[in-house]
Amino acid sequence: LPLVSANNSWRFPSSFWWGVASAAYQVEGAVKDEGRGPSVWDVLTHRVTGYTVANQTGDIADNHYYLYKQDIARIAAIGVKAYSFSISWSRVLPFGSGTVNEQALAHYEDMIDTCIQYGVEPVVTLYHWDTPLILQNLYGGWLSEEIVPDFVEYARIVFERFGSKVNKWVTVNEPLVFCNQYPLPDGYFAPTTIPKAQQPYFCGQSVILAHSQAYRLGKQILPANATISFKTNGGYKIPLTNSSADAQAVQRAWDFNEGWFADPIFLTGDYPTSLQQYVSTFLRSFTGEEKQQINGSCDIFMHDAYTAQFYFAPDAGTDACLANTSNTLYPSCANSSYSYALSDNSWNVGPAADPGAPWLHLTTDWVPAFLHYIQDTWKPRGGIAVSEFGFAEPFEGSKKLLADIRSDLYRTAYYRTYMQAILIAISEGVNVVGSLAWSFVDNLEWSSGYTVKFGMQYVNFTTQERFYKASFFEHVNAFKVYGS
Ligand code: GBH
Repeated sequence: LPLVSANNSWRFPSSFWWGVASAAYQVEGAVKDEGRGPSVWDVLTHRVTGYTVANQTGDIADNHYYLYKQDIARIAAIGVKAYSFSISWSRVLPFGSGTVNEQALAHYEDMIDTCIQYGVEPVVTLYHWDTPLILQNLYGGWLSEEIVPDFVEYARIVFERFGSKVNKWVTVNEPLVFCNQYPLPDGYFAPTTIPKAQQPYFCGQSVILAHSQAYRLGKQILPANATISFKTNGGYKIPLTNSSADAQAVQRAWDFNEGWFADPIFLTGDYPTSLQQYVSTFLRSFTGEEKQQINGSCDIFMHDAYTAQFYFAPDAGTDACLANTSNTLYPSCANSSYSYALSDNSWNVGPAADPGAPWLHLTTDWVPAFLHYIQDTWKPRGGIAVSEFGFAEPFEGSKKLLADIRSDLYRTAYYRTYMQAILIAISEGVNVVGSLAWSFVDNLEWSSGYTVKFGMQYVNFTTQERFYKASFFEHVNAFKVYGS
């Protein structure tokens, strides 16, 4: 790749942190052990028929709850500098709030200590979608602002316990995804009177309040150099044509995906104006005090940036939709106010549907523009971290031989070109401070179960053996070639 390698002076700054990522429910297993309370995901996988492919569950997953020492050793052995994992809220607080489970805290403390012993920096996320079940059934989970003090109390317990050992904190992972998972399937959780189409926005409101309060609390009790961040997600949005209609559709897409959370947190303390048209009629507005607390409540812009997509205005136009002020139509109207499609057939795509990951395109060419856009739009004072990026190898599911599975050429190309793209962005003046590759092992890919694999290690789920894939070596090679 001559563009970068021709210029030997291009280097990642020495402060750049390279890491790999996971999330509790996707890797831990041990769901009934050591005092863990149930989360909503235990119900979704066990009771809601067909919610996951073949009703697969996280009961065992990678057994990482017990194998973390060898997993961290393997991360360190291949040369990775940071490990980002999430704490399970319902392990620490089996009843969501109140009684603290000391065994869980001791477990995570040992994980953190193990990372430090191996010279791997722990990056800790408080919430990656596994809401304690009892909070869902008591008051609707994130649908209710009652969750805010419970989340802040959980954050306090974890900050106080691990504050002296962990420097990089993340409050909430990808609210766009779990808020859009509301409404949860009927009949399995306590009923709610909030209209279904409005539920994502109620969730988002609680998330923004909970995050900002946890941030302010953390700033009081954590060491001054600790960073506390919020993790958003979404693809880079390319207008399909240069028409102004498509440009407007792209802007709405930024607003309804990233801007929903990033505008309040980084810019104004409140939602983007296009979003306010939708939510203001059914949500209470933030108070002045809340806006002050929300605005500026993030140190690093952590964005999970996997791919790019083309966006365009829907054929039917948006006027009719926008003119309809019926509450229930508003959010679906929001979603239909832009469309996206894979329209460039030269792009390599993730595994085909069923369930696959057809949303994923090998579009690392667009990463520098993406990073510029984030910096120019939200101006994060602590820089940007690509907090998840990764690729599901097409055809991996049909490979039989271990050697073939480990030759993951698309994922290898993805990591090589992605790291170079970050380097290009840095050389152009974008303050990218770190990256976290998803993921260091194959794991439970939520509703896709174990059929879609993002791991840079193959896992034999019968024996729990791990095997590095080619992509892992290639990813680490970027540090060797361009590290300082
Ligand atoms: C991350 O989400 C998650 O944080 C992580 O837990 C997960 O394992 C990882 O990605 C890999 O998927 O099919 O067109 O409706 C990434 C965000 C949200 C992107 C769902 C794809 C589906 C798009 N993902 N989205 S579509």
